[in-house]
Amino acid sequence: MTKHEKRVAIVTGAAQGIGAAIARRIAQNDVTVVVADVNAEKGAAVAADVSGYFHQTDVSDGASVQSLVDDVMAKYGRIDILVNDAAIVPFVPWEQLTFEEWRRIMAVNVDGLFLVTKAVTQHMAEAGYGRIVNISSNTFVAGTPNFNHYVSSKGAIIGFTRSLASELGKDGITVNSVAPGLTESEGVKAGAHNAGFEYVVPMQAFDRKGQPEDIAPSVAFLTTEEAGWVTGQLLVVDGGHTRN
Ligand code: NAD
Ligand code: 4PL
Repeated sequence: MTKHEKRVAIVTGAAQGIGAAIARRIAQNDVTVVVADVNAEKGAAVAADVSGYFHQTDVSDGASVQSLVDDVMAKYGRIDILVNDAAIVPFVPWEQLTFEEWRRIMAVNVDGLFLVTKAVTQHMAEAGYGRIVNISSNTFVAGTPNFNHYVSSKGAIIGFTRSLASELGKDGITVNSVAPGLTESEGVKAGAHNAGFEYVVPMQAFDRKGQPEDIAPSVAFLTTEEAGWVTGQLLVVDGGHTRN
């Protein structure tokens, strides 16, 4: 087949929340978006919405990730952009945190980041072009309590980004992190973090709850060709809650 004309982006975790907003925003840049998520029903709906493509993927499973990348390469012949958004956002005080729960979060938030990035970079390097954005969290800056494993995983993402950027510049690939603050995603709305707005909003420069649409444009910028002189960076997008 001939190579797809438009740039192709894989957005993991794009079935809902911040990932879905990122998929929608990137699609506005004349990019074909592949939604990669465990949630088939919602993932397919977002993909249809952006005239993109859905591949059911568990980012913590190497075989699942390889099948995603093989499928996208067979269909489009290119992967220009990768946004690593898929993650589990838990709420567990330190006293209740077990090693099993620690491993569960690391398997998705950190191993998943490694597996997807590893499977994609060889194709980007062959093309001599790539844009990778990894979704961290401002909890790494703030030291937010009640999910030590999550905050640790989000710190790992920043180290991964800084180091990989140094190695992939030679291939024309940029690697950056975006750290959102507390954002009213489906996941947050349904869970314990929803109560966090009460203390987070007063610390922000702006007196309202952050929305997925507040995060997406900053991520989208880093996926553009003209962001090519920005790499290895952490962009905090949290309404002024923290200062990095
Ligand atoms: P969410 O829970 O609303 O959505 C997460 C998505 O990831 C879901 O569609 C889910 O199905 C998918 N997912 C989970 N495990 C997966 C796996 N193993 N493989 C593939 N997909 C998987 O989350 P959100 O609030 O939109 O958060 C998205 C990203 O933003 C995460 O990286 C999160 O850590 C980060 N973040 C969120 C907030 C916030 O307050 N919402 C703040 C800072 C950072
Ligand atoms: C400030 O990333 O950044 C709660 C839940 N509070 O997931 C987050 C803040 C949460 C955050 C986050």
